Amino acid sequence: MSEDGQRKGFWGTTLNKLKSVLAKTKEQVSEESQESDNQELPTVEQSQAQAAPEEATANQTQTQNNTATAVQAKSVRAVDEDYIEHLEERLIKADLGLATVEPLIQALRKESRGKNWTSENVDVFLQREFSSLLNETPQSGLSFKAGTNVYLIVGVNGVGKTTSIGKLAFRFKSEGKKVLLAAGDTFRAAAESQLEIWSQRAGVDIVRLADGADPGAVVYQALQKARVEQYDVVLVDTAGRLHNKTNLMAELKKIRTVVEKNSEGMNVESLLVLDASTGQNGLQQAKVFSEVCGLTGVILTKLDGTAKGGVVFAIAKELSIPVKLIGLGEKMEDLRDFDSALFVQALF
Ligand SMILES: Nc1nc2c(ncn2[C@@H]2O[C@H](COP(=O)(O)OP(=O)(O)OP(=O)(O)O)[C@@H](O)[C@H]2O)c(=O)[nH]1
Ligand SMILES: [Mg+2]
Repeated sequence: MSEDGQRKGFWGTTLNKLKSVLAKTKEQVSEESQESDNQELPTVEQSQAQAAPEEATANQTQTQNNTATAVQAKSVRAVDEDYIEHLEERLIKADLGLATVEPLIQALRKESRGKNWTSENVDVFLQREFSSLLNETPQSGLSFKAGTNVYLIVGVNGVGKTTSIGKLAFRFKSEGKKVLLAAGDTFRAAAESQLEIWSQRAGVDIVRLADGADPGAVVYQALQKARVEQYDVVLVDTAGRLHNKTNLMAELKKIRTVVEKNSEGMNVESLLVLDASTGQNGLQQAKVFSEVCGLTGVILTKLDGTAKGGVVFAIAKELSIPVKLIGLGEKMEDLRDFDSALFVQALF
């Protein structure tokens, strides 16, 4: 298959996967709840139970038509104050956050005033506003340059740091890159073994020292090895929890300093992993990590599951750090580049 064909195929799958993981968010941002519209309509089963067998098919068709009409009626509602208030509520529920929703609703009121807008106009308006929100922060994929590329992966415990490293290792390895993992989470004994399992699965090398070793030493050794043995990629795992938050931040600062001192001529990215299902809380975490680690991007995990994708817009609005990658599941291949246009497309 040509490279172009593969790319199309890949984006095709990505859009479908995104559409399915964003189904809940989509309901919040672009559709009215169907419950009230459908209440008076008989279900297919009710129609069949009441009808003679030969009438059942006709009834079923009729029900489907009724439902189709209801859906159509729903999709072109007039925009009044009720509609706008309800939309505001839904956007907040979709995790866009007040700071993003309030100016958006204000702009909607202003723009729709006196124009007899329907919900279709609102969808077009939202698509445009969502795109420009995301494009306010310069979007860029993961940077990769000739020579060694270091990716420092940080975030609170359980967000998916180690898993994302495994997925990234797999991806770089399948692109033919020479990949090294650095087991910098020496606090939790199981963490290094978990990373070791990922290194075996992806078929890449790992630097790990004895349990409880200084993570700075692990990172130092990994960077030296990468320089001497010309690795293309170093993925640094870090702890998400220490005895307390101050310790964690002090440790990350130290790791960051080791990276800065030993990465001359290397391309360095500092990526914050955020669990999308933690919604607005994630933003607070991001602010703290940003001060310590000088973040260059976000990996937003667990968009599958119970997450509301609206947090992507809140991140763009409030942090001005690009979301670079998204996690759509637990498997090796469930890590995708974040594409803002595709993301907005999947919501409508
Ligand atoms: N559904 C889903 N689960 C994920 C995703 N990413 C990670 N997980 C799961 O989240 C859990 C925690 O992942 P880890 O990679 O261990 O998280 P961590 O940030 O390294 O955690 P600590 O090392 O304890 O700080 C695991 O069960 C992963 O399988 C994702 O994109 N989708
Ligand atoms: Mg971990």
